[in-house]
Amino acid sequence: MAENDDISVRGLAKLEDTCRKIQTMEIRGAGRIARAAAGALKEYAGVQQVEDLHRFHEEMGRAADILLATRPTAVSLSNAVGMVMRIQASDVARARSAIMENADRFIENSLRAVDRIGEIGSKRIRSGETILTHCNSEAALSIIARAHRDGKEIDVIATESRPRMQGLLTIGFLDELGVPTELIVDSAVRSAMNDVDAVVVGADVITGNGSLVNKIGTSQIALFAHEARTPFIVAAETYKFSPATIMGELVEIEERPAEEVLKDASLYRHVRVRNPAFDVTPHQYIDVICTEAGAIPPEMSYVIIKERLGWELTD
Ligand code: RI2
Repeated sequence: MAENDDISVRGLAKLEDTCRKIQTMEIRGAGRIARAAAGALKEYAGVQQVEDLHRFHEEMGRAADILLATRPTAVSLSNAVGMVMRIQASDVARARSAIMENADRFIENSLRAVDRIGEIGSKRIRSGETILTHCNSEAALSIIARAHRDGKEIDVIATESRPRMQGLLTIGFLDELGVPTELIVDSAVRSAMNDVDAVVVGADVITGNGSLVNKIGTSQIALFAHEARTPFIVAAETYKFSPATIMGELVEIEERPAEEVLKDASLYRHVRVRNPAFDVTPHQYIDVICTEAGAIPPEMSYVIIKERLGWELTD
């Protein structure tokens, strides 16, 4: 019994380490977070030594809750946890292998979805165009990388994406690929928009009505794009769509530590630093959402939620 508990505690330490990495954004990006959560559940299931099925489910439920508490906005996390934990088994051995198989399948499908989004979304990009992107999205960069690989001559404008400067990850990636890229401060987006042919961004959440929750600053970029009649393209795997929003739930916007914005806010007596990590872009400003299931108008989000995630409105 003591040995069993030790093994279980070891599993917990590893799981908590993954959670810490997600919280501190060492692991970041909605897709990577989802895959890390699936991988952590797989590992946790693998080391559980309990023989009672009910206890196994309790342990796995505990692990899922710990993972879900790391970052409140990304629905990719709760969809990944839900998909991995959706099992039916009559004993612990079968339950364990079902969870491990689900996790492997989720990770594989997620990686395949990013490639497919690149293939589908890149058809919207023509040679000679300048693409603006914000933050660092694997799915958005998959579109840009595919267009470049297909021989299209494109330029990219990347925002810094304060306060965490994910734009530096983006320019590093594009530099490796050999894509000519300009880095701008976030507040230069309006003036840069005159030179932009399309905006391509990722997604943390797509709501039931097709609105987009993404890195703070996305909604003002969308507004400028709308004003300039510049196409605004979203790259989102179908597990970024939020079933809870069709039941009327609002998406919780994560507020991150003030120190990410201002090192020492205590110097000021009357100043409060706000650090919302995401904002909401209304669906009216979105031209197309590129998913692995196709390029869809935002108004089709409900169909994706119903058909790909198995949720629908009920009485
Ligand atoms: P992929 C990121 O969130 C950004 O908002 C990015 O647009 C989104 O996740 C999607 O990224 P954060 O983790 O899943 O940097 O496309 O807060 O990589």
